Amino acid sequence: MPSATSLDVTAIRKDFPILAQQVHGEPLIYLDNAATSQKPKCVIEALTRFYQMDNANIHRGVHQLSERSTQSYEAARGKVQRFLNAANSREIIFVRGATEGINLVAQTYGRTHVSAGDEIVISAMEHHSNIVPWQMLCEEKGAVLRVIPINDRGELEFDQFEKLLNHRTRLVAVSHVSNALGTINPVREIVNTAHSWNVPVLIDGAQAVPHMKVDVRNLDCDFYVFSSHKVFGPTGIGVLYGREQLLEDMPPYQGGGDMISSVTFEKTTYNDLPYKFEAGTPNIAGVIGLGAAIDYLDQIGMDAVAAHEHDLLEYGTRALESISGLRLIGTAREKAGVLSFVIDGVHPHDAGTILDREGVAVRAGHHCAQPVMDRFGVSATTRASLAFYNTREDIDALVAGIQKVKEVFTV
Ligand code: C6P
Repeated sequence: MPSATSLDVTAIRKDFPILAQQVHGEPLIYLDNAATSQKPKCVIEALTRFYQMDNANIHRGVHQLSERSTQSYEAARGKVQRFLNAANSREIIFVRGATEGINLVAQTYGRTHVSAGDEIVISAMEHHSNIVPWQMLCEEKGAVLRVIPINDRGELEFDQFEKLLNHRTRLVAVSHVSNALGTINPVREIVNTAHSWNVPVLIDGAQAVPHMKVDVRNLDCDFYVFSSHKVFGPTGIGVLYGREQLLEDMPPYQGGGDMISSVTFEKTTYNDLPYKFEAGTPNIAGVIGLGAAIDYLDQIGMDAVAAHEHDLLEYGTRALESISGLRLIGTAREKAGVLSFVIDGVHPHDAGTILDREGVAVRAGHHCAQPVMDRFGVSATTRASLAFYNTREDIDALVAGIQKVKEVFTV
């Protein structure tokens, strides 16, 4: 049955050439979008056009190509600013991805504001990228990592979060959407509560930005990170949004070209925002490709994306819940994009491999969120993750594939 929402998915799918292929003789059903999403033709063409016509280093040359490439690079920064509704393009820092954005904040803001005995609050559903950088900082400084527990549905225990905050808390770092569970966290309320203690909040938006409209001013968050490759842009590029005053006060992350204003052997003064945090030749093509992806998403509209995916998620949840021996991991009331599950008597990797033979691409494993697996008493799950180009037929193919898995294992 076709989706009940208005998105013209048949037309949209034509924009994604990779989807029109067969694997193992079966039509590709791509349900691994949380790992990385596919790229529309306009993104691929933007990359090709850049390398064919404009390739030059930015902010350095006086020649025509350098001017063109600088102009496209900075135009993309403006697109990201508008996409996130940031107040100023100086607040948009290009990094390699969500991981680098979090490490940047840990190594700059964290190292200057966190001392022995201070506390950093994260949640029990974080991706390793939003655990390990804070653990490293805590080890270095003698600080303490505090963890907000989650309930059996995979929702944050908000009352426990409120109890964790105190005068030693220096930062709260939580995911907007969990990659392993799909839970949408109440980030606006988290920010409000943390701010009542004057504690800044970093939001890991890697799994939110592909699925919903994100407005950093409305969220009132202090830092927000995401990766281009999960929002239909190229790999190797991502964004750190930071509140201007915080970024101004932070020391640089890396030293090198473009992040300086003047250098002598005695003293270096640093460039203005955002360049202070963009040392060395950046991923110019990646930034331009991300700009093209944002143009594409603007055309489709994030509200239409969210509505379509909500329909798919509900359809998929109903379908998977009706399969005997299958347990959904992550049943939060507010969810986006993710159907994570285990099947009695079947290792998730085996399920993933059999699904692949049926043309269905999913991820199996701990999803770089081992504490989540521990919380639910499993070593791994099989995870189907959605994008707006997926259809109810894709979900039907997943369900048929799971039946095949059960046949093979006679469960
Ligand atoms: N999650 C997944 O399959 P990078 O690798 O820097 O682009 O993104 C890291 C990251 C940070 N936070 C969250 C919530 C994430 O989901 C991810 C990446 C992928 O779930 C690859 S492990």
